[in-house]
Amino acid sequence: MPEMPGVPRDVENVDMENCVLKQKKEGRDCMGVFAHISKKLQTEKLHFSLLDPDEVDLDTVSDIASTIEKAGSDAIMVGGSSSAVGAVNDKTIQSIKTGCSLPVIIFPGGWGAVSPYADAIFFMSILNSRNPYFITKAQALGAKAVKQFGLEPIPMGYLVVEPGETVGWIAEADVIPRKKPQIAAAYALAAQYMGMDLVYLEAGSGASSPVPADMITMVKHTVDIPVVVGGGIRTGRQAASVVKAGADIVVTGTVIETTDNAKDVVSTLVKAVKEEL
Ligand code: 1GP
Repeated sequence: MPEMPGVPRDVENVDMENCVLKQKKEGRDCMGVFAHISKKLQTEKLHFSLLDPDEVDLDTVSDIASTIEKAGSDAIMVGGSSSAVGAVNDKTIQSIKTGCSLPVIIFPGGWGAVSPYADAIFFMSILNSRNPYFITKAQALGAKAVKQFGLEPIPMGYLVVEPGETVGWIAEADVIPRKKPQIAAAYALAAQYMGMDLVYLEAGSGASSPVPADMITMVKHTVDIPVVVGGGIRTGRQAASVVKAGADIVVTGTVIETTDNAKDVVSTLVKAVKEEL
């Protein structure tokens, strides 16, 4: 049988210090990331901060991660639609881990984003893509590395909602029209029935407005799995509306990457998500 593709680097060449595989071998891993998330969701809504290796400065990302943790965010997602792969991705994740103890979850733009230094990976399928590469093939290419690196895969159905922004274009998605919440609900239920642990409603990074409230509500009422919502959420008021509509986990990226005051921005978003505003 020919060698399967899909391992972006030789696992023997990985710098093992602090990588997740070493921790597992030493029995240092405690509760898994999804178990941790699920436990927290029993009592509160969660805020995840997204950092794109293409958009953050390696010299400051450790400080940003520390600020994010102190501001009360629940996890850091690392990824982006473009070139967040290989060494840039690894170094960004390692720097983040020196700055905070939050779970670091890869939010892959492709199979090359698999890194041994994160705690988990959203093992996601873009269910409304027209291209099977984004539904199952990239996942097949990345699966072996996820296993070799000892990363925790968190199966997730990912749905791109209008306007979809860059990810909608790259992933060749049939973006879900904003006025058709029933389509999002149908896909979300399919995600649940296919065994996914989470469903993510994505308006696209930098979208002019978040996923519509009635769409979030219909999805929340349709599925039993946690609903993640991201794209275009910039203010506490928007984050609070998204939670009120039914989101369990709120993701913000651009607003954190572009502010001079991450502390205040993340604190406000977290307070809004935790319904403390
Ligand atoms: C993008 O949902 C995330 O994948 C975050 O979007 O950058 O607009 O916050 P923003």
